[in-house]
Amino acid sequence: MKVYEGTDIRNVALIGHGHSGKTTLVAGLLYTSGATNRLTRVDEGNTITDFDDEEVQRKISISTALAYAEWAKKKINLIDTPGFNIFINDTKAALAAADSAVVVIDGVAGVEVQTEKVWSFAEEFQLPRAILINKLDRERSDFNRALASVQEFFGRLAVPIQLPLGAEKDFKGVVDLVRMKAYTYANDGDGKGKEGEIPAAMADAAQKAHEALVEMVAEGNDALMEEFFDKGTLPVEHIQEGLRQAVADRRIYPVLCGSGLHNVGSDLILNFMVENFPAPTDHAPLAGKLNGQDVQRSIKDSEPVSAFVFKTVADPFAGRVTYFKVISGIVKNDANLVNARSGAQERLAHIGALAGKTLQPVTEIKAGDIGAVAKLKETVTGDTVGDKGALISFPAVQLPEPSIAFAISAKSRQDEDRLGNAIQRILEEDQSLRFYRDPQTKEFLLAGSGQQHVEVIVSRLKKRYGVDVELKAPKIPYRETIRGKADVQGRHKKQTGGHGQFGDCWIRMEPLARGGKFEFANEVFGGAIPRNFIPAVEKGIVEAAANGFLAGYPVVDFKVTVYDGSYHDVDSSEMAFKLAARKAFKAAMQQAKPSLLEPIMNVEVQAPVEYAGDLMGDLNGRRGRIQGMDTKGSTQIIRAQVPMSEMLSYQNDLISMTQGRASFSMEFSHYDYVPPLQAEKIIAAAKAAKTGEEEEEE
Ligand SMILES: Nc1nc2c(ncn2[C@@H]2O[C@H](COP(=O)(O)OP(=O)(O)OP(=O)(O)O)[C@@H](O)[C@H]2O)c(=O)[nH]1
Ligand SMILES: [Mg+2]
Repeated sequence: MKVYEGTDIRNVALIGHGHSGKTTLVAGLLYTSGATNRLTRVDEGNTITDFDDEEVQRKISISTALAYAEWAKKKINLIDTPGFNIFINDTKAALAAADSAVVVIDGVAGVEVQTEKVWSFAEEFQLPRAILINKLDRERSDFNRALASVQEFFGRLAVPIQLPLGAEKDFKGVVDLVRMKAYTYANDGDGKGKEGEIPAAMADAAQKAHEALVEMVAEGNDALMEEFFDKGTLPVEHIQEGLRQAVADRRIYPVLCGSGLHNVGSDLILNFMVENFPAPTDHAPLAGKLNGQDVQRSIKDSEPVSAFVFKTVADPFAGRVTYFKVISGIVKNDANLVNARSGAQERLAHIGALAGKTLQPVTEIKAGDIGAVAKLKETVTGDTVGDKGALISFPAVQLPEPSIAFAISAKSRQDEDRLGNAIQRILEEDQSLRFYRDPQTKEFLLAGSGQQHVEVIVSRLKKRYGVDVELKAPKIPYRETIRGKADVQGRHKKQTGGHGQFGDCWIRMEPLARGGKFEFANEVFGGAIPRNFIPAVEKGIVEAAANGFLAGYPVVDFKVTVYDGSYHDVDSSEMAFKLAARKAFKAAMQQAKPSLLEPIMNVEVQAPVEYAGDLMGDLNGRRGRIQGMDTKGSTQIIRAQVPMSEMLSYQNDLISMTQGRASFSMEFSHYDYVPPLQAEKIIAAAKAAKTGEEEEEE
């Protein structure tokens, strides 16, 4: 395909709540621009940007995908991002490549939980943005109500530059408030509107909205303000120029309207992107590091080459595909570039422009444009590759840690052999996934942003790599501790033939504050236990504590003082004192009121206000303690502390309680006592498991 100048590029991310219609809109824009020869549909599983098997099957975007539209001699790179909360990290990572964003809003629901989330991402990246009130063909959709919710959340800078013509099933066009013209569209047509006059019935509303827009455009621009005061209005060219500037400066977030599904308004959206969104080359120089120094790099072809990797895809056939944005210089096909992190040489053979899963070969990619290449050796997401002589690196996007973990085990020996390699490749493309072994429970854990996220990975392991694994809820890392004190003797004596074994110690045990772990003190006087055996006593206690007393969980937050004992010149040994200490530990635990501890999580739930009562009742039922509540518009935020064991199925329960309209996050807070009723069950389960194990061993 053709090579575009940076000034002729637009890198636009489509962001929004799950299901708001981003992928469908991209399909409409691609068709309108002629990139595809028909209107593809999410529900038919044939869109360019939801190409992954899991996406087709689940009808949601799981991972960011790119495609481009050529429109008015410009190349618009459309960055289609996921909107569901558990896949939203990928959206954030992809915004590193965007220069602007369209925030897509469901015309029925208005602003939703993830709309706010992606808005905050766009703020972080300081992206100029527009807001599209979409799905206006839907029953009960309402442009004015959706606009009111947008303005409630994002303020008065959200100004309509379009109004809908007709509503719900009669939604058939758009009034352009800049040019003051009406555009009507054939249902499921080519997305190209027929220009006409504004219908008389709408003339007043359109005029009022036009004046409000012109005033906003003039505000913050002295020359335009003066002209506006003089004439009471502005010529179209001046409105256009003022709007472009205001969008770039983030003084205005223009509100557009449309229906991706029926391809209403698509040509105007493309026009808007070309006319009002900045080119990458308009961006201020980018900050990076060169030899440990802070430096800036202009987005220019004439600078040394640097390309930032914002995404990696593990394709089972093509291998690793690396998505990059050229920050400076020109990336030529077959270029040899260097990874700024590792110093490794990478050859960029067969670079291309991204059209979904397809790479369309190009001879070079200029500063500001986005491209991809297969088979780089060791470059990963967040890396910068560039010219050897001027190796700048740009900061990687920081993502939150996973909120949920599952124990994962291979179904067969063969699966086990292949699991490591397959997981490794999946980890490369998904930065919000973690795979590790729990040092305590010895289980392999797969951690992600939610249950569905981990399930997608399991399905991918099977379909892409033929590896069958099973998921189980992870074992809860319970702890044991004591609430009382003990003062006991531990004595080990054995006479077997010649040499005997003898160790004897007296210890005191007492609780420490939560988080105090373990302390050991030696108060033995007069050599009742020889000095060289004291470490063996400590070791015996530590080993016994690691194996638990009540249910096999490590004992924590206690102190042991050894203060007396006795020994035998010949029969005493380190081993004998270790065994004596173990006996002492067990006897002490019996006296010291042993108790179980469980991890307590900080949980934050966001949901539409109407669910607040149900959600609080549910959290109470999970032994949760409500810590605080906040309302933000129609969203309720509930903060609570809840035992981890009660949260294992929360993701699914929350979805069914709220029709998927809520999200939550959680992190570890502290350990607290398990109430007696639950403790009994845990101890019984541990005993049963132990008996099972012993039988197996026999
Ligand atoms: N009536 C109507 N339905 C639409 C419109 N746009 C999308 N849909 C439907 O809404 C559902 C979700 O559309 P998607 O395009 O997958 O939404 P998305 O924002 O990409 O969703 P995620 O990628 O999962 O965040 C699909 O069933 C679409 O057919 C629209 O303009 N009108
Ligand atoms: Mg999508």
